[in-house]
Amino acid sequence: MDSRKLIEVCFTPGEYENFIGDYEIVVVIDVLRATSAICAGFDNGVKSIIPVSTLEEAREYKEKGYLVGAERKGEIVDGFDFGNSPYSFKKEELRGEDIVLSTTNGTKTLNIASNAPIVVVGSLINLQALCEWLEKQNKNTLCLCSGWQDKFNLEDTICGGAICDYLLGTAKFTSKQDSSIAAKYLYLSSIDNLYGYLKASSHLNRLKKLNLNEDIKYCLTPNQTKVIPTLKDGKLVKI
Ligand code: 3SL
Repeated sequence: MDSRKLIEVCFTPGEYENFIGDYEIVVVIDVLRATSAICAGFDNGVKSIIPVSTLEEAREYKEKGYLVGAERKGEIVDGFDFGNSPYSFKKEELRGEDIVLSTTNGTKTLNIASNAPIVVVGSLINLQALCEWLEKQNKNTLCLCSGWQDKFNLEDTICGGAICDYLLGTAKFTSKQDSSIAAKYLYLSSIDNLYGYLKASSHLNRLKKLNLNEDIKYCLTPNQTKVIPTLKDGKLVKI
């Protein structure tokens, strides 16, 4: 009998329903920029982050006095305290705070995955720590890529592929889905020049047009933190 656990990649939130039920851990990935910003926040000492899908929910929290970040199509939404730049999450005023975040894709994906037994946040900036933690858990694991408005994107897939590559290398895990095999090979072909590989990618160019080059660099620099945020009762907290 094969006792190995599954490590698979789901390319978009829209495909997630085809995977539901088989995985004890779902890793939500939005490299540019939501899950990188969330990890940066916890690394800075943020107490919790409530991910909300809609701006209406975000406004309700703002009226209650929370610090609230909101981003749509890469830009800060008027009337909120900050957007989705990892540098905003590194500000001292956020330390020890319970904050709220709504983004175009990442926070929606977190809410879509919220019924899974364990939901954790993955990015390149916490990659190594997350891979080691997943290996220790030894559970069927799904990397759920946020993509862009339910479309495939390269950077989230590459991050999922990196997690597959690490866990498959332990020999305790196996992948059966072609999406996971593809993600792993995309990761392996991008590893030596991630920035160059992503040069033509859609969201990187969207962010470049908004002059967010520093954010891009930050989000594509692996292993800057060991934090692993997890969803508990609708709030992200540090494991
Ligand atoms: O879609 C999201 O959740 C964001 O990460 C998009 S952006 O990078 O802030 O534009």
